Amino acid sequence: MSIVKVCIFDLDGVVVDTAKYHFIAWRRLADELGFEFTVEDNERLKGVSRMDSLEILLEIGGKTYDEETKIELAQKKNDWYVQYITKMDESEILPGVKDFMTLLKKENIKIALGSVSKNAMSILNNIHLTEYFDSIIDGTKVSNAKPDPEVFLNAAKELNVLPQECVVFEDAVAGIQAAINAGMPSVGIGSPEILNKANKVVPGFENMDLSILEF
Ligand code: B16
Ligand code: MG
Repeated sequence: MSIVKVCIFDLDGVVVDTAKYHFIAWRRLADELGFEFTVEDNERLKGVSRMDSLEILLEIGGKTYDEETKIELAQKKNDWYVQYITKMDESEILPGVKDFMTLLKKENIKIALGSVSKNAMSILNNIHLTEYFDSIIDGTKVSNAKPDPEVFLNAAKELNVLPQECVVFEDAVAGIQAAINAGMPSVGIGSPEILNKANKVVPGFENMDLSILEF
């Protein structure tokens, strides 16, 4: 018998592949600033807040700017990113996600969002998935980005469950570390080499059943 009461889903790279839009927007900024930014570099930005992502990007490019310029650069990247995500619709929900959420609902397992993105609500609305969530914790509600556990602990608190009664689904190294810091088991979505600290790693949600919640 599973003791899992809540499944917490990261958004970018788990429910939808917005990681690719973040990448395109950051690469465009790097391009403008005159340096190369690769897919491998992008791994370091997954799950990391917007301003922390910018710091990593500038470190990769060997650039330094004052605070005011950094805010402008982050804003510029976000404007491009928002242009991409406003075009999103239901077809961008990753395969198997909705079926798995429906299965959870049948079993009375609650569903939470644990994302540090400030754009999470508009993405959920665009893909018509908002009503699936019993709790939505996003970048507008937390002050500490992953690997800080705040985002996941807030979801557990809002739904009145203990951390060990939650399971986190995450595609980012920082997100898996945040789950560990929260005392929650995690399922990595992606590559086992990259997500080697997760309790389990699967390529995606297709054909997923409740046995994934047994640890
Ligand atoms: P925004 P998640 C994270 O979302 C992304 O993985 C990360 O790449 C991004 O920098 C961060 O959100 C902030 O996003 O700029 O939209 O506020 O993976 O926690 O759902
Ligand atoms: Mg993610």
